[in-house]
Amino acid sequence: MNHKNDLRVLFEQKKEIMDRYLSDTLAKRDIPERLAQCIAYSLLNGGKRVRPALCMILSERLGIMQDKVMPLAAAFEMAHTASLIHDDLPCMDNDDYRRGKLTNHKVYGEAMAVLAGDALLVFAFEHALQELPKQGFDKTNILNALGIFANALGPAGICGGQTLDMMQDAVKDEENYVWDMCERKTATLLRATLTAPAALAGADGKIMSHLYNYGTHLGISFQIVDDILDVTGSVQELGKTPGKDVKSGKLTFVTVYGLQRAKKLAEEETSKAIEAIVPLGGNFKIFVEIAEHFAGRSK
Ligand code: GRG
Repeated sequence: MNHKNDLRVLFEQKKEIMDRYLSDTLAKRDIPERLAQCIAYSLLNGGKRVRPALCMILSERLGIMQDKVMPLAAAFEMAHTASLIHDDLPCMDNDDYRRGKLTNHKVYGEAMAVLAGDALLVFAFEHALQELPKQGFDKTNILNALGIFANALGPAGICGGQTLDMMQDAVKDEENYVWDMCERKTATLLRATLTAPAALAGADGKIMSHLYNYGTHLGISFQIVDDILDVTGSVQELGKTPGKDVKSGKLTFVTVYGLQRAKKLAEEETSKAIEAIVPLGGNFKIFVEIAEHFAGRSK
């Protein structure tokens, strides 16, 4: 089997483990039935689980057993799902479909979709705070990891990025804008899936700084590819409108730079991610392959 297939299988395995964990975790909580259904609709709905997979794969490389890091890995997926539910709302992107199914608010109504997003975001922290200490991690390391996680989700991270996304009319420097929005909206959380488990493991400053740079470039490349797939690869995806961003005039890497230049930028960011991780040596070599795998993804 070649590296590409190995990685595909690895991500598939992590996804299956995470799907089961999220389902079990949700089932254990005493939640009003309507809210539980509304959360499950989006949380257990076929996402790629890229963020928890990165967290799990890195943790193994840092000597943390997979079971121990699951509460943090799951927290990433819960918060990510919360952001997607809110992103689709009529007051934001007003999307009817997500992952090939009707969006949360289309099925459960806006009020429930807001509540499901709120609940999932808080659940992410609640679950990590309850479960990580039981795994024997140093308390300071837990606080550092959750601080990184919170920072990625907060005003300087995802919420800041989404604010920029909503204020496109006021943009003067379009190129600068897409980079800033992309880093806040997408790269901060992807990066945190690496730096947070590293903090949990008490990794040293050198490892942290390489992972930080790798995660930033990986995250930017991921968003550029997402923008490219929105106009090229999404034709077969049920419910996704090809070229939506182009038609709506939304600023993305593709609408600002054009398709060819956007492809080149994604390649450059992938190369920068690889350059950032190589100095950490063979134990982290899988992240070179992951960067290449993400660059070539088709969904
Ligand atoms: C509630 C935390 C929170 C934030 C509110 C709405 C909002 C602010 C932020 C939205 C940010 C957003 C939609 C970022 C997009 C990131 C992105 C590239 C999503 C696609 O990720 P994939 O490809 O999707 O991993 P799947 O479906 O596989 O999970």
